[in-house]
Amino acid sequence: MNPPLNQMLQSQIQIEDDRTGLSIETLRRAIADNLFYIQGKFPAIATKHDYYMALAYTVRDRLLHRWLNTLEVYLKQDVKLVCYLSAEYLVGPHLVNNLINLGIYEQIRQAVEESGLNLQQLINTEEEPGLGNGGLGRLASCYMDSLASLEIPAIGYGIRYEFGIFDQEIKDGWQVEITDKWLQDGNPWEIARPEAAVSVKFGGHTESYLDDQGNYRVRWLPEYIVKGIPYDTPILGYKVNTANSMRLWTSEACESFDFQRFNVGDYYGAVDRKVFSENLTKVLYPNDEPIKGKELRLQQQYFFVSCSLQDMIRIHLNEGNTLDNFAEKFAVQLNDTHPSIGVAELMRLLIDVHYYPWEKAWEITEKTFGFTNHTLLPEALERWPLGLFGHLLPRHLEIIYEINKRFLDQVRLKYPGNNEKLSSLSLIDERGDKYVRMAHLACVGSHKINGVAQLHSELLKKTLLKDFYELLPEKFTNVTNGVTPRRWMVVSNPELSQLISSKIGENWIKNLDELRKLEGFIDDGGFRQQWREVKRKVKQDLAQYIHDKLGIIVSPDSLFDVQVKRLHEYKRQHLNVLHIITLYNRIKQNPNLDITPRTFIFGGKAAPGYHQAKLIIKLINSVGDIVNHDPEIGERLKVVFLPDYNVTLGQRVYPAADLSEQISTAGKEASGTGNMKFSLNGALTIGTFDGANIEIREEVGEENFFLFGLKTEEIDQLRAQGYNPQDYYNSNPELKAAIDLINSGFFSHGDGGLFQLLINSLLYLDHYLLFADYQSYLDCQERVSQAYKDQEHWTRMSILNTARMGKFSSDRSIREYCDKIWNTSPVPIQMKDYVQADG
Ligand code: 73E
Repeated sequence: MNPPLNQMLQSQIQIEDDRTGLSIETLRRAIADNLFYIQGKFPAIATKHDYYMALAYTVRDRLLHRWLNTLEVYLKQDVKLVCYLSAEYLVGPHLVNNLINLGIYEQIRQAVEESGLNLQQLINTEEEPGLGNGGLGRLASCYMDSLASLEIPAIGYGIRYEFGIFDQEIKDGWQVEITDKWLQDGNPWEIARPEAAVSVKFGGHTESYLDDQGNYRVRWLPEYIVKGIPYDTPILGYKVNTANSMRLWTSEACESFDFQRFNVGDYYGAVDRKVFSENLTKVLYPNDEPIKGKELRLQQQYFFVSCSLQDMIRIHLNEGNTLDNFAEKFAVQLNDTHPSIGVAELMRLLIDVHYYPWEKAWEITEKTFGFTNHTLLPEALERWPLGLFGHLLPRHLEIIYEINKRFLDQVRLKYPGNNEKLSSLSLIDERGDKYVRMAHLACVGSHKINGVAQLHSELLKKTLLKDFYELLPEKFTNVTNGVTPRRWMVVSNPELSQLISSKIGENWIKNLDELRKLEGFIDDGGFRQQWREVKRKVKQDLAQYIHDKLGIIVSPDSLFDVQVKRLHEYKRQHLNVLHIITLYNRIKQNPNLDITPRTFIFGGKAAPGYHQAKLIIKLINSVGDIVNHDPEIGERLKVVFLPDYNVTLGQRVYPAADLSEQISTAGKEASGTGNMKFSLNGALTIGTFDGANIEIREEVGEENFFLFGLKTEEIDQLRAQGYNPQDYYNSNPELKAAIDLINSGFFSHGDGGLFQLLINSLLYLDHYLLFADYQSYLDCQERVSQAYKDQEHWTRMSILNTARMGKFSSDRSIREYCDKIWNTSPVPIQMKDYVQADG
């Protein structure tokens, strides 16, 4: 006998209420339940981390409803899916972001407090997943947030590295790398889906055969097979019901294969293979390392791309489709060349596995992929030695040869007899040792190619991909990067967010252009006062953090001059240091000098093998040691290097900055995204004509932006004339004094040789033109110092920076990708049950 309907409903509501209810009492009970039943702890023995886990599960329960509903709608409606293929995601902490996007921060805070706990402390317990190096990975995560917030069906595919980007410690001023064991204490946000595992082949050889109908076919007989297991993490949009998935693959040994070896008595071979298979997704590669001999990196790339494409095909066929309309149902975006092997892999799957003819397979492939380029730096361009490539992926090499043959025929048609063009466009670099050029594969196999800021997209067409642009101009477009205002304002700067909302309401969080309304309050002295108070409060918090971590006392009334980003010579952290040393010298020469007090704050990791970058970290710390302890300098200058810069720390730093340092050599920084986060939080920028700085300046107005330095064309001219850094050194006494002071060993206990490599590279090469830009930078910094003295005016400029940041929301970027590249539109999710997102 079935129970009566109302009893059934009641029990259902009871169950749902425990998992989904939002009353303080229900939340409190849910946390206690999870502590007991999931963590297996009672309060007397529970640690902070146990409570964090209990809370995380409580929040995840409230997410699951939306997540499953979303998946069901996608399946039923057979929607078009955006598949973002990225080797990196810099997710940042989930808990607080989910609280904001669910709109339950306040309820949870109260429930946690009623449990005798502190929400901020629990939030701080979370170990962030550092599955990326820097901007590129963080961009992927901002885009995931915007895709969900705009209700665009999407999956973010990537790699579940067991060890993410290393943790950085500073010992004696030097960077020391520590393994990032982010999974050690468990990850409450992911769900393993072993039922969706796939197999990935490696090595071996190919052979041709005739099928039953007499068609010529190729089969790939691999040397070994690795299993890919997906782990899904829900990515909830802001106050919508859409929760997309980030699907990260982990590698495991393929059991049947190992057993085979075991059965023939090769026990150690089987164990080796198992260890090998599991090593594949073990660790994230730091960037700025030469890729020579990094076979494992190509394995990682192929592994996650093959898993993801097989997954898409499975989803598509399960919905009753054939692959004929694959490109109408999947828009696959290549986040740089790291996943570009996908072009050859989709061809292989279509031709060898699903028996499509070449032409049809190629049409589907080209329509499916879009390619985003993120850098013009020649050393970052991925090329794989032909031998290594063919050994690992013999079938793909054959396919690439065929793609190349057909492509070069097209080139010959357009440029008859032009061997130059053939060699520069070829997918194979044959100028010396032979390489597969991954950017060329991505360009040929995608229907759209985009750069990440206007200048960058223009330079792509003029330099790196000039020949491709001439041949295929219709493929080229630009989508300027953006950042999510949810994480980079609402989560990280609640005080400023509240002030803004008190004036213009909350709509700006979903429609960042609405920040413009703040301009209407610019003449309101009371509002400017509140603006300053918020900034001071946030600076005070950062000052406290600096004191707690490093024991350095900094004044929240000094100008917080901040440069946080990966360490790289082109980003020119050492130009910033030359400014500090120059100010130091000025005070030493004139002890009563009245200067605007500044706190110089640095943060960022150097690639473990990038010696010059590590030396710059040491230099910053060495200069800090002297400056911070010189009584003659006093409060006027402080230098702080924040160890282990990551998303969590970024959330503390951006809101507290007065000045944002965006000082890369013009033409080198493709876009930058930190520049946007600073400006959004009301910092003013000192910056070069580079990347998105140009567009930021255009938006905020040139009078609210401190521009300096040579432009790209000027740099080209200077180089053409023959750039000699010594000319600048010899003719600029302040520059000479700064360099000489470093060389004298003043900052290194008399060891004049310590920074020699760095200094010599400036004196004799200066590849990134620090000396050429030095005076312009100093003059500009002087204008900054003067401007900061007029606090009322500075506040106006700060407000205008925030007010005019609408363009740099990742929501705008994603809308552009949808229109220009993916041809997709929103699919709102109605909740089937009674749970609705508020707002
Ligand atoms: O300018 C940034 C850009 O804002 C660029 O340097 C960065 O991508 C950001 C997002 O578009 C970037 N990262 C990499 N290449 N460009 C990269 C290269 C190899 C490995 C990991 C990352």
